[in-house]
Amino acid sequence: MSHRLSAALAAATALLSGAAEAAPHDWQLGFQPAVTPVMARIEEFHDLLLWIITAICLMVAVLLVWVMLRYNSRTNPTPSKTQHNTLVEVAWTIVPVIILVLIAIPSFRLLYFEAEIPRPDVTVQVIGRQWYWTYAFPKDGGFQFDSNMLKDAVAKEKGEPRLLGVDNPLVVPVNEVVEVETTASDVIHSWSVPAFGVKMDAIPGHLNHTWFKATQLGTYYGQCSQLCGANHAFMPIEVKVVTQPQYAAWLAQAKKKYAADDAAVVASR
Ligand SMILES: [Cu+2]
Repeated sequence: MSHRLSAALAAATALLSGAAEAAPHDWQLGFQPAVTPVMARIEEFHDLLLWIITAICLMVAVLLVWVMLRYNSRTNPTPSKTQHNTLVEVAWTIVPVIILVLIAIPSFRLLYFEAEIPRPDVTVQVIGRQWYWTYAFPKDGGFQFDSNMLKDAVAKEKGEPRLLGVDNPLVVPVNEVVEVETTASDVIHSWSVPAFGVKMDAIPGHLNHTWFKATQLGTYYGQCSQLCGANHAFMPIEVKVVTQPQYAAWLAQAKKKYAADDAAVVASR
């Protein structure tokens, strides 16, 4: 992407209300803000589990305190000789099973929601490489481009976050289903964008599928999430979610630019 176009895109996205930026920040607790239906559901499921585990922890703590106070040798000098209590034993087996089944139902529902890809509007092929990403648009002109991490000084100059900003970000339209096919050319990588709730292994000789539908304009960052070698930590992901007309404009210039790049590569051989 040309500097002028990327600057214009950044300005336009910042101007529009609801434009967001999701990146990790210092002392962060919890998730980055959810901008896809999948991530919204992951957050809901996470909160549900947090309520359940909190209730269980409180119950165990109360039982412990009760046992310590009520059944210590001072308050209970002649202990009971009870060894079995069928009712209690059946209950402490059945109740956890019921809790696990109750957790499994929304868990499977979420897994299927993630796994079933709706009709895609855009298809992006993501190729993991040591140590950068290649993005290909097989159904929109068949061009592809590399996305490399910016050096610290360049990132600072461009106002990009250190170790997360890239030279050529992936650009996708807002409110449209983006199908992501992941693969790799050397070792296993993993394409992961927390705000989208997407983390998919990129495996050589294998195509994995996932999807996202970003509902908010903005810039979202992620990182390779599979230990892939020396520069594993230095192959960040940057996704710009833009309006449909901005996407069309980006696509038109990208087709020309990267087709020209490919031609230049062929000519130089
Ligand atoms: Cu990697």
